[in-house]
Amino acid sequence: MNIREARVIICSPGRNFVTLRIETESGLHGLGDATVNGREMAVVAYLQDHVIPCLLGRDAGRIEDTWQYLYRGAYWRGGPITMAAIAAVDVALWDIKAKAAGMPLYQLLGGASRERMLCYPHARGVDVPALLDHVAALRGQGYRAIRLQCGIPGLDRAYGTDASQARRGLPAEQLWDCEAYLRFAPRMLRTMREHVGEEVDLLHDVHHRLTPIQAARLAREVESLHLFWLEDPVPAENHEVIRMIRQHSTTPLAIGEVFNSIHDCRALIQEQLIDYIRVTPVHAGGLTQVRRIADLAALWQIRTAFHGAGDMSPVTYGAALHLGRALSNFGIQEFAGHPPEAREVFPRAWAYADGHLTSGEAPGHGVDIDEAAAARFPYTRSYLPVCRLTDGTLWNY
Ligand code: EZ4
Ligand code: CO
Repeated sequence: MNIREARVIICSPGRNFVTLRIETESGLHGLGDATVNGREMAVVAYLQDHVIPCLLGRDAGRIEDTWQYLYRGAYWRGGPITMAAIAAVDVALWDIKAKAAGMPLYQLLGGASRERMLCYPHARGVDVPALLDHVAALRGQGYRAIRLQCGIPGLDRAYGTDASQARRGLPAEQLWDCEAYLRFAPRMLRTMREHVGEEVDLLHDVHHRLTPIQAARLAREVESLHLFWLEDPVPAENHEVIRMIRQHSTTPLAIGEVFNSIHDCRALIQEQLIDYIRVTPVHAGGLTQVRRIADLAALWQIRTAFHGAGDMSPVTYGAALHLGRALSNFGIQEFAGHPPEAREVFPRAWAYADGHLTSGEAPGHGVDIDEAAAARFPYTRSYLPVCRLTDGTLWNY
């Protein structure tokens, strides 16, 4: 089952996606997502110029060996571009192997630990009343876990209050004020808890915006609200910072959406500094590495929460849902949704119903690409916003 062809498909059905399509001599094909939001073409070049020439003629069944070949063989290890490229190859090869076996991918990953995966959508509002309306609408659609992001008085365009974060042209700029946020966020979260009651799981993403002592203060102040989690309170390159936050609060922490190596996760897991690990197949080297991260996390009863913002393509959702279905320590799946055009370009077996996602039973990961539809939505350069403090200092978006 040798690889005959590998191609990169770049399209923008509402937002940019980079997809790798691998085909074997026997005519089976598999898909992998390689999207790195705002830096898409770097992965395209990495795949086209350096990875694809190594794939042609290789045995498509040798997933582990191919992963090691691309990881160790490059000498230069890690980083989002490299690992997204490896991930795309890895997920496409798992897709092919499962199709060759005539099985849905979760069967190859150990079989089902559950039939459906709890998921959470994004509720957003420019202010508290608008956020309450959005939460009510999402409750009406059956969601029982909801992420809350709200506009902050005095600041326009707070993180997560706008459906589309990517910007065409040059990066948009957002203003940020840590103290204004800290005055407002606990009150906002308390109001939400009072309105929805204890049964709904509430999540909140700080998006790396606080200093360590501010994060500790917030985690402590919201402790009695029993959030499902507080996400990315600070940038997590320095693990000792998380240790300090942890000492001050029992609010569960979720971190890891920008991690791309198992080594990025290791200290946070082994020291029990987090409760949910946020890596995704696309940004952390595919299923081959992410299932190892999940297994490591299981030793400390840390559960998975694969990143599922809109820039994770439907292909990554397919991979994540099959892995989530198989893992014993699956926790929750973020489900931000995609623009309607993406549904047209990526026919998929996974589905939403009643607060949960299902993987479907199609062979492979169950997500395909309609290339004619994809061609109708050409790539346009776009960026995530950048963020500045009110005095102009560049901050963490
Ligand atoms: O900013 O996916 O939890 N979700 C997030 C996202 C990230 C984007 C980056 O491309 O933090 O909104
Ligand atoms: Co996040």
